[in-house]
Order: sequence, then structure tokens, then C-alpha cells
Amino acid sequence: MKARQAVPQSPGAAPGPEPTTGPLTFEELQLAARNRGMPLEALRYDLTPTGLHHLLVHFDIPWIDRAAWRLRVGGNVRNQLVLGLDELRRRPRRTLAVTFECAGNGRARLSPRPISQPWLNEAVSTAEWTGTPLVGLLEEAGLGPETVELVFTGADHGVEKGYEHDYGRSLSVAEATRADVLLAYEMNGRLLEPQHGFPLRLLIPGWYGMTHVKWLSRIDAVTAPFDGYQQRVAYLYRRDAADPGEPVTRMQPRALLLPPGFPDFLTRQRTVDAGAVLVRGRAWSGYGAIARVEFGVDGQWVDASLDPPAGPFAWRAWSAPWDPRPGHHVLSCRATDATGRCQPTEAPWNVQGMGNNLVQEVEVTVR
Ligand SMILES: Nc1nc2c(c(=O)[nH]1)N[C@H]1C(S)=C(S)[C@@H](COP(=O)(O)O)O[C@H]1N2
Ligand SMILES: [Mo]
Repeated sequence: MKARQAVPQSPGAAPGPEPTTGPLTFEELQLAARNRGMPLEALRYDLTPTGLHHLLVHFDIPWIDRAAWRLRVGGNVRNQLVLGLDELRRRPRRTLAVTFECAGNGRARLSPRPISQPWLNEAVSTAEWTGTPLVGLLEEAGLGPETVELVFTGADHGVEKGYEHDYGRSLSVAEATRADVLLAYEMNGRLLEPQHGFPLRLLIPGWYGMTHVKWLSRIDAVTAPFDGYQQRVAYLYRRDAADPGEPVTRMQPRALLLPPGFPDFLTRQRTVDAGAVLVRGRAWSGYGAIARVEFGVDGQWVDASLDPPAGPFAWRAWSAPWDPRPGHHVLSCRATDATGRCQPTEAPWNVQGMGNNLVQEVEVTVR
């Protein structure tokens, strides 16, 4: 057996590579070739087809034997629970359309660029998730009164910045017992695909992706805040190495537009024929309903029309008419939510490149 002592067992976190303004590194290419975004033309769909849903896997997709797999609920509870997939499927069922985004979406548009999965704008999708509400299971388990958090552990295992661990995240009791938090076993009406967490994942509408723990194997009630790597080190907004940071939680507002016209293979620059077009897109926020979307052409903004909301946790469709004049143009859009949060025109830099909701820009040439 290989010595495991070489790898620290507590999340002290070895320093990672320095941010860079240079070309894409080999490490970023390795990550980008495994993980993928939603092609922006898929903004057409209310529900992203499963094969077009964005994907982010920190380690390897674990192999899980359906018959042998169990979810264990333990820790500070009165009744430990051990449940198979069929038992979970017999419990109360709820389906929700949920938009979620990787917290690193926009990272590659930062300067200098933190070295990790190099997302541009495309790490977002919406699916219909079916599962059983977590709160019912927690009531059955009976949380001990000193419980402060629930820890959710996946079956995947690896090393990150020198710290070896099973992927795990925690939630406060208040957040975990919200009625809309699901243990999901179906995505768009079918059992989860291996890459999306088969057989079970956590789904907490409104939050960035890292909290939706895939390949769920354990839920533990704990009496002290969880200090696993993915909780205490990985998902923080930190201004610099000395900053203890703020946890990354809910999604910042963002609007995206479906690039009009057709692309150049290599540069992705767009060509559009002159003549009126309706530019369409989607907008979402984890803090509140989308209240406004603006559409910009060369820095001139107009209000877009909003479609009726498709549900409390799904992105909202918008559209804006555009009468393109021949020449080169930059199209953009920006969302404001019911809490007044909006998108910046300068990227909000932080050490790990989290939550960069800088407005999208699409370059087009009208002919
Ligand atoms: N167990 C486990 N859960 C995980 C991850 C992971 O690597 N392991 N990645 C997280 C991150 S960072 C994101 S953005 C979402 C991505 O979910 P998707 O691949 O189904 O889109 O899963 C989250 N859940
Ligand atoms: Mo993510």
C-alpha cells in the first residue's frame, strides 16, 4: 500500500499555484477537458437537456453499485437511519426546477487569473430534480438538541492542495430543514447519470453548485462547525492570502444572452445579418426573484422584457428587440434581483476566483 502519511490529514492547505495573466496552463487544460460548461446556445431550453448540463467533478466519478449502496444518517441523532435507493424512492416525492451555477463561473475572466477550472460564463444550467425532502428524513432521525450543522459526505475521494478527503460540505440546521431542500434521485425524469451524482445528491435551491453534494453516502448531525477542506478552505471569498475570508453561499445575480448569428470556429466571433432580431436570454439570482434585466449595445442600456417566472428557483427568460446596424458591436446584459443586487462592470477579484458575475460581452459583426 502506498504511504498516505505524505498527505496532510487536516485542511491546513498547501499553497496552490499563484494566479497568472499568462496563457492557459496544462493543469487548467486537464480540468477543462474533464469538466464542461453548458454551450450558450442551450439557453434556448427552459430545462437544460441532461447531456448539455454543465459538469464539475473535483476528483473521479466514483463507481457505485446500486444494490449495495446505502445512505447513512448518523452523528448526533436519536435514530440512525440506513436507507437504500428503493426505500428513498418510496418516501414523499417532490419535483423542482432548479437553476444552479458553479461558484467558479467567470474565473477565467479575472486578471490575474486564479489557477483552477477556467470557466468563462457557461457553468450554469437548469434541470428538473425529483427527490424526497431532506427535512422529513431529519425529523425521523431526530436531531440532538446541540446539533449546529449537518455534514453531507460524497463517495468520491481525492487530494486538494495537499489535503486528502472525501468530498464534504455542511449546512446550518436552519438551512438544511428548509422545505425545498431535496435528496434528489432523478434529473429531468430519469435516475441520475453517474456524472451528476448517481444514486443520490443534495439539492439546495439558491446556492452555488458546491453545496449540491453528489454521490451522497452520509449525513451526519454535528455539534461543532464542520471544518472539512471544501467548507473551510475551498469556497471562500478572500481578498488576499492573509484574509480569513467569507464563505461562498448563494448565487449572485447574473444574466446571459444567447449569442445571435453564427460563430467563427476558432475565435467564436459572431456574424449577424442586418435586420431586426429579438435577442433572448436567461437571468437568475440566489438571493431573490429577478426584478430587472437590461440589454446593452456598445454601452447603451435598455430594459429587456421579462417572461413570467418559471418557478421560484428557475432562471427567468428575457428578451429585447435589436435593430442591428452594419459594423462591429458589443452586446451585453445585466440582471438586478428583488434585493437590489446587480452585476458589476468590473470583475470582483478574490484569491480563489469565486462568484465573478461580471457582465457578459458578446462581440458581433453585422453585415
Ligand atoms: N461529491 C461531490 N459533489 C459535488 C462536487 C464534487 O466534486 N463531488 N462538485 C460540486 C460542484 S463544485 C458543482 S459546481 C456541482 C456540479 O454539479 P453538476 O456536475 O451536476 O452540474 O456539484 C457539486 N457537488
Ligand atoms: Mo462548482
